[in-house]
Amino acid sequence: MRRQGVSAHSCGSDVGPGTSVLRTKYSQLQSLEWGFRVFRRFVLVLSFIPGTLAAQSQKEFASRREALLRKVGDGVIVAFGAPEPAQDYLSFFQAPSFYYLTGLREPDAALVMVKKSGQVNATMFVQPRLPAREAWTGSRMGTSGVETLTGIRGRSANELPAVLDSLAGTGQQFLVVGDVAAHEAEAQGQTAVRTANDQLLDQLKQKHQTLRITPVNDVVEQLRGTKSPAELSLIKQAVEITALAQKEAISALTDGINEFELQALIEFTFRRNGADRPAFATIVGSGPNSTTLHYNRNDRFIDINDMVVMDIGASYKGYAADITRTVPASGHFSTSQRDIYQLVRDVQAAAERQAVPGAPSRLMNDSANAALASGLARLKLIDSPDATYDCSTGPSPRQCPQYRLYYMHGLGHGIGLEVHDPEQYYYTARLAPGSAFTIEPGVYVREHVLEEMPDTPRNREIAGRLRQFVTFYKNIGVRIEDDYAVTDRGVERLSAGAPREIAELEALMKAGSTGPAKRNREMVDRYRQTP
Ligand SMILES: [Mn+2]
Repeated sequence: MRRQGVSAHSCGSDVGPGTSVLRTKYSQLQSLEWGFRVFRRFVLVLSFIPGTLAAQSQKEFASRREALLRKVGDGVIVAFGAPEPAQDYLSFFQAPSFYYLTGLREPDAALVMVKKSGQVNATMFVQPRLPAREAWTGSRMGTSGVETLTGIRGRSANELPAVLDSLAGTGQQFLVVGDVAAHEAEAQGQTAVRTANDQLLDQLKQKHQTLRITPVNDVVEQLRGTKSPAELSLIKQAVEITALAQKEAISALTDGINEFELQALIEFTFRRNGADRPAFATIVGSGPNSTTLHYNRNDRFIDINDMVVMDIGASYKGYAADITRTVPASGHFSTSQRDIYQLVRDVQAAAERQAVPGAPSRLMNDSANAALASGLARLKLIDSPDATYDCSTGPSPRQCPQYRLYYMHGLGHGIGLEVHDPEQYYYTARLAPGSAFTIEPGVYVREHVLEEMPDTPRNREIAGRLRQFVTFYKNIGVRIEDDYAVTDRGVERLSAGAPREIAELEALMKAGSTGPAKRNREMVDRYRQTP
């Protein structure tokens, strides 16, 4: 997954790079005031991103290419689409940045833009129309089809190598958007496996030894960090379908069923309502599995005493949602389950109060960490909010916060074409209109968490004090994750359709399920109406 991914299912470190500065510009008072303002927005502004839409227009894709061209110097900009899957019969999914620049969903395509003294000459390379091949692959739009789609001159993808070879001979630098892991790694003095795109560029470089090749993926990623209204609307639809799947799964949860039965119901609900696929591997983790961040075997029979974490997300027309709900298999929160759940819910609320347009994104993280540490101290799972443990051995061991034993991932991440999408606050350290992101605190009480600490005299003392409380809360993992979008009207919680308060969840489970929901005509029609 993305390097900037910070959620539970990729396990990163923080709210994202570039968020550590600027905090001091804002007094505590100001942030409280913002907190109040966002609170009002959450209450009053229920929905202002339209459900149906206005797809991304040809003009919108063109403006993204123009934005890229403005940010790079003269040269040959080459954007590679994803290749036809090497193994037969696997589904094809377009490379996100290529889709972002072109709107094209066919394999083996490329965009070449030659920028020279203010002039730009663009060409789209696509698979040609070949009836004998289309009998196997399905129809292709061909060169005239791609001209209609993009407004750019089309050529056969078969001609791409020769065209690149000739451009490499002109002495212009190559600025590349694509799967160029090795070229990016080499720029940082590292090594990586050479992808198909790397190999093609290697061949050019062998023939044209002075050719300069610069990956510019980061430039496109930064553009992707600010979502357009059309993109926010697609994200919202992905989130609504995911919320529906959460409700279905929560209603259907009973002890004795297997995790895979819930997974099946969730993914059925996705596809039934027009989602392309799960945006990432569905996580249904019960009991001890609720404390495993990347769990996705989903094959355990659920016990009545289990908590069940469901971290799921539909991809809708290429845009990802990401919602986590956690519920007790019994349908009723026990004291220990309630303690941990309410703590995590309060932490999420603390972060939400800082989710304000213009405010430093760092404040969400700081508030969440503070609330989490004080909550864990209250439950005696840590010695005190700022207590530490030895996280290395030796004469003067490094100190790590005790709360990190139970909360190992970051607070959230951007969502968009990828479930861990670039988000503008990674670059600007601030939320602003066009932001789309998650807030997903968690607490995971692994049975052997105290044995994860290095064996030092001090850690043995800490373990002695905490053990009985870890035993009381063991195998309870709780994560609550919601999705948010920012427009010039404020912050909207897109995942409000999935209940998250204890009373709401208990009511939903009490009502139970009478089988998968019937056809949702409104959602299917919405799919029909959004190109
Ligand atoms: Mn997430």
